[in-house]
Amino acid sequence: MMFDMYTHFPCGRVRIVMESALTARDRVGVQDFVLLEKYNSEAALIENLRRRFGENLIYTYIGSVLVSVNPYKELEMYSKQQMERYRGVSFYEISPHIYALSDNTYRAMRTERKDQCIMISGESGAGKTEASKKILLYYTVTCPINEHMATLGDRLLQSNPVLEAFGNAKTFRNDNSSRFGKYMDVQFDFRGAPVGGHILNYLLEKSRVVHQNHGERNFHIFYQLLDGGDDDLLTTLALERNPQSYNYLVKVCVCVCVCVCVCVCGINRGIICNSLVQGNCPRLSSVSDKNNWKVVMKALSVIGFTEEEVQKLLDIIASVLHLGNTQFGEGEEGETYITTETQITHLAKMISPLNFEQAMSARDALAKAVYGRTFTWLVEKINQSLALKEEIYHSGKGCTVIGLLDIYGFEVLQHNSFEQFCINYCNEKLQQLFIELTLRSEQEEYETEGIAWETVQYIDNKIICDLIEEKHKGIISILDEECLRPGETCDVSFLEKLEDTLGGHPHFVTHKLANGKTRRVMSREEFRLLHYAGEVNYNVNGFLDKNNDLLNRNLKEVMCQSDNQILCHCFRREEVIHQKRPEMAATQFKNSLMKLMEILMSKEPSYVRCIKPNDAKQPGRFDEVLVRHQVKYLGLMENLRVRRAGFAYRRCFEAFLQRYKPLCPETWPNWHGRLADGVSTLVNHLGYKAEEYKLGRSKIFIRFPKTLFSTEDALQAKKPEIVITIQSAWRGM
Ligand code: AD9
Ligand code: MG
Repeated sequence: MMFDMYTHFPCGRVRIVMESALTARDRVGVQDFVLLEKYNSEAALIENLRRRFGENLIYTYIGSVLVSVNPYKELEMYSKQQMERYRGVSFYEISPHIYALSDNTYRAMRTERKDQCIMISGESGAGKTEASKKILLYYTVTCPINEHMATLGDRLLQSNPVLEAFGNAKTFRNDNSSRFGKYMDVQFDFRGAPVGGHILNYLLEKSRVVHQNHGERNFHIFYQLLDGGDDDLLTTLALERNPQSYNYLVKVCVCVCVCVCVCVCGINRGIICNSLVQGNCPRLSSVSDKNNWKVVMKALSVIGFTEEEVQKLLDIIASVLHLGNTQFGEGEEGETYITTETQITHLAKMISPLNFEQAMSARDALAKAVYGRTFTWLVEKINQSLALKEEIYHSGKGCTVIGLLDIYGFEVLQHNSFEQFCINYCNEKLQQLFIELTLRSEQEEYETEGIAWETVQYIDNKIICDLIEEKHKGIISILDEECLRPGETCDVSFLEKLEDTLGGHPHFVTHKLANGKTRRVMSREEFRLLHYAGEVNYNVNGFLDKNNDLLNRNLKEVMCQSDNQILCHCFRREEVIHQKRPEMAATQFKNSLMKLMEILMSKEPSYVRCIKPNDAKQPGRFDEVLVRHQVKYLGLMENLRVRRAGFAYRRCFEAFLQRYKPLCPETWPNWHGRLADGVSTLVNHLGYKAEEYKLGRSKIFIRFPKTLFSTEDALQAKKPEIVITIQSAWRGM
């Protein structure tokens, strides 16, 4: 038998591992870092990861945390048979797997009737979205089915291709990068069948609609429509198949450009075609837009979108492309007129007394708003389809929930803007939560329980979160103030304000040195944040506009009058009438993250820590420097130290005594003294050695799982006897 593994047993039920359950290959390296001999050595941890990765063993545990290394190739380990292998089996019985974590979380929810959440973190391209999809698949395949919600599993699964089509895009770091944050609750009935789902979406990177960095793409749906839509559909939408025809997808022109370029290919003399350089990357070798188009169309129908709704949705997608091709000419007095007629037939008229630049930015603001709000509408529609039925909700038997968090990963690009600032801030918050729940709280628990403990030092990123979010002094507050301040404000004045307020902060750097000189390597338009995961330079260009996120009132009005029902739903008349200024984008994001933290804190957490093995997105390549960096900032070593030095299992006295009291004549059938004394009597009787356990103020802490394995073994052996005793007790009454 295999005993020497660390575990926690949320369900309190343990099946003992037979050696034969693990093959020789499964045992390459150690499958739980806690078992590493040199557990204090980062090199040993990385070597263990590398050896296992070489054998396609991409999963390893640190106690109950699952570490996953992106294989960048399809592995045959996600089949239905594999799911069956992991069903109902304790965490450590067979090789580490995302299914083991999924199953364990599910059983913890069932037996303890407590809501759970699985937090998946790691940098962009590390495998978070893939992990979350595998977890969802596991639940939809292995859980029982509620007859009232028989098709819910399909709808849950089909929400992924839809949201990915509209919310994911190719970036420099990941061909299928999530450009929005996603938290999904799966609700289960009292028998453990999925009965509902709900998605919360976070800040979509709308700016991608009008601009992408070189080598990146717009959201997948645009290319899918052009590649996969049939001829009739494209004709109806007045679209051409070639993505190169669309400014928002690819701009093929000779550009003299830094940021805003003036194109000299001149469609007509006197017409200025002003465009940001686009991604110029219409096709992806790793994805088939044509196939995915079919998948998305089918998914929309499974979820319950009507044909009319799909048509309206595609009308909007096409309009965004047409909008991008709308060109402006400049009149003699600086007024703007629209020069491209084809587009006009597809767009509401938007001629207004704006100068050229204002007209361009109004056009782009409209495209972003239309796309962003349509995305929110999509999520709402999906939520309606997944909503828990009233009769189940009111059945009085209660539902429990598993939440899945898959959010955009930490990213450093060549040019980092407002979006990267928000994405990286979000990752700081998640790291803070991880620290809070795994490192700090674990250590604090030992302290509260009066257990002798040598504190493990860890990097606390609270200081960076404060730098960003603190009231009045934080970057977001300063940005808001600058957006609201009357008079001439601009991105550079925002940067100056930052320098005045935050200069000297250990995690904030600009080109200005303390001695008044300038740091040459930094541009005057940048500030640098020393994030927990590395340094990032942010260019302030566009920060104010993106934070303001304003849309011209006339354009809103036009949208309200649209005969496209989706647009009417997205642009409400009240918004135009009341004109109340909504919160700024960064503050909205900050508030939604605060709420997310509350949601996560209210649940029992599990963690998947994803690691990206190389930057080339290639299978079989393990770049040690890159991995070491992630191991460092993910805090895996600290996590391991706390786990290793700590106790694998803990239970409050009452629960422990209740479960194991049959094993000791003095505690069985009832113990009438103090609970702590009862536990003490019980473990003495069981022969626990002093180094194997500690009694805290309200809990027993057991250091090694093998101690508990044997106790559980003894209980299982005794069970028939207990049943007989209980039966005779009944008969005697
Ligand atoms: V981002 O923060 O959204 O930019 P993710 O979500 O962390 O990022 P994602 O899950 O999209 O990364 O994974 C990136 C790519 O790696 C996928 O498109 C797959 O090609 C590849 N991948 C990730 N995990 C696996 C896996 N378990 N098996 C096979 C994988 N391929
Ligand atoms: Mg993702």
